[in-house]
Amino acid sequence: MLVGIIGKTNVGKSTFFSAATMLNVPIGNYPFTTINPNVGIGYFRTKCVCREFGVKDNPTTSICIDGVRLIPVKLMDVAGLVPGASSGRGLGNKFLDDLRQADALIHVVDAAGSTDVEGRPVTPGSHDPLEDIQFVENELDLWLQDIIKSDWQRICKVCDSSFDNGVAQLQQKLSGLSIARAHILKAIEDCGLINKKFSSWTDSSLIMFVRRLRELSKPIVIAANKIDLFPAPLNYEKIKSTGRTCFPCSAEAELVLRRASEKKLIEYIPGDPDFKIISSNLNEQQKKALEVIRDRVLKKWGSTGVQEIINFIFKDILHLITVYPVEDERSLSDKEGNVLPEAYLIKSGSTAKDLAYKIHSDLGDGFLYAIDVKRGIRIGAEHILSDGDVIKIVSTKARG
Ligand SMILES: Nc1nc2c(ncn2[C@@H]2O[C@H](COP(=O)(O)OP(=O)(O)O)[C@@H](O)[C@H]2O)c(=O)[nH]1
Ligand SMILES: [Mg+2]
Repeated sequence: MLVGIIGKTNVGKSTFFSAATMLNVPIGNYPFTTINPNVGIGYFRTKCVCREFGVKDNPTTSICIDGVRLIPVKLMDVAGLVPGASSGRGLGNKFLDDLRQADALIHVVDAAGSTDVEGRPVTPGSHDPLEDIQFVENELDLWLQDIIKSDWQRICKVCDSSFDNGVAQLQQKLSGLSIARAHILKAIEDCGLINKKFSSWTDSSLIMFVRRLRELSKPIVIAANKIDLFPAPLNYEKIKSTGRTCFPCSAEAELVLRRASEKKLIEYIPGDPDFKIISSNLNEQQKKALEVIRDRVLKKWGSTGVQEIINFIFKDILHLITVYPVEDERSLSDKEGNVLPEAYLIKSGSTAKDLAYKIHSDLGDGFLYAIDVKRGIRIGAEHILSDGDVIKIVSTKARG
């Protein structure tokens, strides 16, 4: 799963990306091997099961700080978008190429209205961020429309022999875009086009279908950024009232807090509602900056929003749950004795056997049964896993 960070220029995309991908704890084994320059590791935050078991864990592919488990996830800083990008303006093509692989999007918006539609600085409050939201959504729709329209006649011909063939053709056409058959079928259903010959779709039904397909396959969460600047709180309310999913956010505050924590000036875990000063080396200016963040952002909104947005995307939009595979159910460890070594993010609804396959295909092929360690019971291949489960897989074949 890959989440893209999109928006026009100067809204705080790179600040968001830097903040989200920065952590002061070194992590040994990244689960992702090849990473593009604009793809970084962010973290999903969840309550670790170590406290429940009363054990001291030493994770290998994620991080545990004071009972908070931080699990690596992939984030992508997408090139800035300008109106007309879908027809090649600005870095349009680069932007749209990046977008292909994304499963969901964080749309960073300058909620303070302190940048115009091209991203040039203006007096806060003089630009309406809703305009940016509309133009970005519109560019995405035009981009997807162009891709589909370029092959529409042929798809219509194939489809006229059978509706299923048409869907299969569309799926093939869109396979490189992280768009699944389920997205296509749901969009067709939502637009009332089920079993209607593709060649009979009007232009407006096609546009409606594309928009719905984009909403389903690249769902967007809006980061109402620069919430520390007036009148961002008013614009945040305005965006929310349109029914869009939107969170107040200060990417800059998050970056300052993570940097201060890296320098051991403060204690702060990403997503915390507050921080604690732990160093006497802070100068007056630094103290003041931190106080401003506490007053304008943390006290008012409960957090900087960066971690909350990432968590919302992976949990509530992409429907992932956390499970902890172990090899020894008594010590909760792997073969090397690492306690609660791994935390996997898997699709809600996954079974014990799905997890086995995710760990290693051999484990899946030789699957016998699994042990739900928390409840101390055996579970079968089709048993659906729950968030926070600790699971031992018993298989005729060893892992790897
Ligand atoms: N006040 C305020 N400024 C921010 C915030 N986030 C980013 N900025 C500023 O906005 C400007 C553009 O940020 P940048 O991340 O480079 O934007 P990008 O072009 O969208 O990648 C920089 O001057 C940042 O310091 C925020 O939360 N509050
Ligand atoms: Mg940038």
